[in-house]
Amino acid sequence: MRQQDCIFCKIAAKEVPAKIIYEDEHVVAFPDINPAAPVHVLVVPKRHIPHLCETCADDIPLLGHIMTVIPKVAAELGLAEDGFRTVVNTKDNGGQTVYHIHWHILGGRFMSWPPG
Ligand code: IU
Repeated sequence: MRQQDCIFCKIAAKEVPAKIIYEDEHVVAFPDINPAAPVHVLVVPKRHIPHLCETCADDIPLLGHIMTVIPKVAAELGLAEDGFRTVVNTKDNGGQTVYHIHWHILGGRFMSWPPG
């Protein structure tokens, strides 16, 4: 189900252009428009889920699928050998700005810890 006025629903539906680097029945992946690392890609489910706190049992297959898509996309981006960071920001304190759940894949440099 898509939500009107959701930018990631629009990207997934190809109503707003983005350079889709991976797509299957359930997800799309595209470069972040404001990259925070040399490689910064978002993995976004086509189903509109606002954030991690609104997932339910029905989402378990989708969430598991995304966990398999991430390393595949990362490998295609050349990140498999040196590694990468995967981030899911959740609500205000998590720094979430787009309320359609998504996974950041960040790579191409060393990631420090803890995050800011
Ligand atoms: P966040 O975890 O919700 O803060 O991440 C949202 C990301 O979506 C953020 O890094 C934006 O740069 C990125 N983004 C995008 O790639 N394309 C867009 O049209 C919009 C945001 I709006």
